[in-house]
Amino acid sequence: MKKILITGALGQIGSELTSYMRDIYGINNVIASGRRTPKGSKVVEDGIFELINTDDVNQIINVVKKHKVDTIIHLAAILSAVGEANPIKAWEVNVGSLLSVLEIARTYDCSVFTPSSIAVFGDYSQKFKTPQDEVQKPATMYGITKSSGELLCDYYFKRFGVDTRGIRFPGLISYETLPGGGTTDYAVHIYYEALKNKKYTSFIKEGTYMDMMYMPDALNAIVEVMETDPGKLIHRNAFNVTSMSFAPEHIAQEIKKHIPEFEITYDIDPIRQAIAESWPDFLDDTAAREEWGWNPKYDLKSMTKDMLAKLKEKIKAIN
Ligand code: AKB
Repeated sequence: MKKILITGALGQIGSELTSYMRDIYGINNVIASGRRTPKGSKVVEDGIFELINTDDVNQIINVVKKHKVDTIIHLAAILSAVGEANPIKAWEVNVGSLLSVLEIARTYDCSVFTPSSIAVFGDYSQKFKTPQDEVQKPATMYGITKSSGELLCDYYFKRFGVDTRGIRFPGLISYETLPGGGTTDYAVHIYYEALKNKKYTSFIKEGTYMDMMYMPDALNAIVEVMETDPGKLIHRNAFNVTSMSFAPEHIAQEIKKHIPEFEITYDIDPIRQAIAESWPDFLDDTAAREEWGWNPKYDLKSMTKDMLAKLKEKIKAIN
């Protein structure tokens, strides 16, 4: 990876991946892009930033040509809950823009990383220790777009030799930028509310397990999978990865160790609850461990400690 274009760089993953990659690959070798230029954004102000609406293929082509891009990290996407509210838009954004990126990669000889999700799995998939190569049949439009995206990426690799790689991310927890409309978002909001109000009302039911990951492990995973010698990869699109699996009451118990007054209550959102129940409880990520050395650093305990400390500093700096 010498010249990297990141689409959706203002989102939850992009805003942290941009700084992480600028540190590794150099400020002039990472081109962040998004649909707006928010004032005070480090992504926009600390390096190269280009305005790209990924619905417009020519805007992507112009930036790839202008900067002689050799790697596209395609993050622009609509998440699960927003996808259920507007399924057609989710298909257009998630599949349409990926197809444009793959065609550009074929034409201009670029590698492509795009995140997949635990959402590719559905009611017919094994729930516990969900295997790498498992029946998918997702129940949501978001899952359908991610499953189709995996097939498209594999197709472009096999048919045209485009170096495509992907990861099935679980819920990502981070303090820099809020996630935009996913089912696992409760596991981010709970930390903000714990610090602000010492209580949180979860839209996900007690006892609902989902895989999760702290953002530093996710950033490292993207770089690791992209830097792996292609000869070592049996799979490509996309790898199961997980760091931890928990239900809302477990994260609440961990927060209580730092904030003893903290209380969790429940007001279930039937749409997001149904999505969560269709997803795995816990993935088997052996293939990622064996093929490219996936080895997460954070568990629920260390993540909670770090998340609360970082958020406290952030809230203090704002006030
Ligand atoms: C979502 O909840 O939609 C995402 C995901 C698991 O892909 N965080």
